[in-house]
Amino acid sequence: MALLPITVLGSPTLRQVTTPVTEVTDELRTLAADMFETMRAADGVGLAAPQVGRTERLCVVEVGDVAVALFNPEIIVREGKIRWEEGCLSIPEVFGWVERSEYVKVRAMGIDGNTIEVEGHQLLAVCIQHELDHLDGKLFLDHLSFLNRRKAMATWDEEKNQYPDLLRVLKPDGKRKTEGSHAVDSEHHDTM
Ligand code: K1U
Ligand code: ZN
Repeated sequence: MALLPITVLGSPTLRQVTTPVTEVTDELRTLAADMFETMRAADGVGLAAPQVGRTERLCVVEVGDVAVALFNPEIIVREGKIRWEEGCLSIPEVFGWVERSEYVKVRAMGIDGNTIEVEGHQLLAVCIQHELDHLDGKLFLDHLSFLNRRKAMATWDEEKNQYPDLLRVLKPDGKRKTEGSHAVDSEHHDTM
């Protein structure tokens, strides 16, 4: 398995609409496993293919005891409303309140190619909606009011310099490299 670099805001892949998967191949199973590993290393609860520079309609979600890869997911039931302060692994340190459905049921192709249905409330429902947005090139920023989006973008303007290559490279222990995509070995880092 491998940790994948995460694309950050400004990367064109985050704005692309993904392409449906026709068959769950071994290569896509490996991609899903790598996405789980990357999501966990980043302390996330979800990750979508565009966040690792891929165009397939695939995301992974892990909330509580639900850990699932979803190929070609579609929401078939939604109920209620909830407001959640969201972040995004592709926009580190930026947060904003978003209104979502409180409950969703999603139908997708699972890791073995069979049709699966997953349902969830609260965080799981929010996470599923956030990930499905990624598959349509949408970000939580797009749901914010004009003022809140401006605030979020002001925060991002402070943060984005850490990612000159528009990539966020993770360390295996879950701590991100503060110098963006450039390798840093803290044990051999000169101090002044
Ligand atoms: O797609 C991503 O950027 C991952 C993102 C998904 C998300 C889920 C729910 C609300 C907002 C965004 C994250 O995983 S951010 C991490 C996070 O929200 C979280 C982490 C641990 C516990 C609870 C939430
Ligand atoms: Zn996100």
